[in-house]
Amino acid sequence: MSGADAVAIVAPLLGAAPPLAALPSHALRRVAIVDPKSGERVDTALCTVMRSPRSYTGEDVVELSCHGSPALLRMIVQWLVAGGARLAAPGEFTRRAFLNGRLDLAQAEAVALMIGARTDRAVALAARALAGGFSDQVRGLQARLIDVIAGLEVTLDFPEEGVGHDVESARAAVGGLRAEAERWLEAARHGRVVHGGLTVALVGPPNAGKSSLLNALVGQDRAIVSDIPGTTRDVVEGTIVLAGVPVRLLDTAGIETPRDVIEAEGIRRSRRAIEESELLLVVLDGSVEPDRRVLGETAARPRVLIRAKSDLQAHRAAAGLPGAQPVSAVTGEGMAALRECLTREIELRAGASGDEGGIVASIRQIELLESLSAELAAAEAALADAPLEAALVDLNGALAWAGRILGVDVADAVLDRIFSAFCLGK
Ligand SMILES: Nc1nc2c(ncn2[C@@H]2O[C@H](COP(=O)(O)OP(=O)(O)OP(=O)(O)O)[C@@H](O)[C@H]2O)c(=O)[nH]1
Ligand SMILES: [Mg+2]
Repeated sequence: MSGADAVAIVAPLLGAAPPLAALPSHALRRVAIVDPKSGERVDTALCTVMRSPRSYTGEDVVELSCHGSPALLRMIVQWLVAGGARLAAPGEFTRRAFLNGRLDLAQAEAVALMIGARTDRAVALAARALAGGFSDQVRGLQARLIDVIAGLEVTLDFPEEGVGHDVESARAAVGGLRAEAERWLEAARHGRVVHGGLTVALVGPPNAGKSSLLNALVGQDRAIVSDIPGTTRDVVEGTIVLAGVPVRLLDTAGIETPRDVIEAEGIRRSRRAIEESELLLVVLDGSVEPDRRVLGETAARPRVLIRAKSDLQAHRAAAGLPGAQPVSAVTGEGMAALRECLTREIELRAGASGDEGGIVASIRQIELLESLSAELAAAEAALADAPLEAALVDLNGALAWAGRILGVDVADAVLDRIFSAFCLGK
């Protein structure tokens, strides 16, 4: 419960306990929870009052830790609502924390990042973002930008006096800031992969050994394997973690001319899986003539070629597949090399562990960092040959983009979008 009336609304549920108002802030007390109408005891709980401004939201907060029965919790919530509270909207606690200055917007987004983290590496990234290190760096950049802007304005107003910033040193300073913003952008792109993971589709002709390879990679019998071509109809998923990044593997139906409507639908789903994947594992049976159709269809996409069934006698034409990795799902030959190859592909997109820094890797942050870098690059160019006024417009633009990272001057609609992605209440 958060808000000025939180203590007053909870009080009738605590029966004869000493008044909450007398409870010291941030202390835990064992309380009886009673039906406020009948006075009948329904639970024994722990209660904490955290008084404004030293609480998550910055408002008075009361927390009850009850036994977790959904029926009991529903009753208690109904009594609180009857007493004047209302249910929180998704992310409303964090939104209030932001509006009350307890967190900046980058940190508020880091809360969602932490809740959604699926690997140790993603947790570490969220923890760094939550600690506010990135926000401090952005504030540092703002301070240096303001310095440059102020210096240039003085130069503009008093050109004869030799005070203020000379244009050459301002340009060098802006170049340094631009390089820094570009490093953040790179880290944010890495962070996005660390948090969101990567989708990899296994594609190829029927019977090539795609499902066998999926099972070998996840170490489980996820997909049905048989020697009948067209065994896999629907897309089958498995998830593995490589380089600290969740990798969603999609096993698909073999691509060929469909023999019936079910196969046609399966192939349509395969193509959709190809579309939504960042990387393809193109699986070809090395013991038969390689299928040119799948090779052609996937040529323009990032892909790893696999010569499957490497334990069998290789077909002479298969030797002509440049760069195809020999792998056997039966003997395990080439599996370690394939994992290493996939790990390298992930590190290309996510960097090595830690490269992602502590930047909240939301699309919003990435777009803001793109705008910030572009505006700084424009200012740098303007300082080389345009009138000072033009450079100042770009520098002030860059300052505004940096502010938006932290949540200054951000429209309500943007806040709605950010916080609606949170779970209820958080
Ligand atoms: N010798 C050998 N046989 C394999 C290997 N991988 C798969 N097979 C066999 O090849 C046949 C097809 O395997 P699947 O994994 O079902 O192939 P798929 O590409 O998923 O086939 P569809 O789902 O029909 O498109 C099965 O009989 C497997 O036992 C391998 O590495 N070595
Ligand atoms: Mg299959």
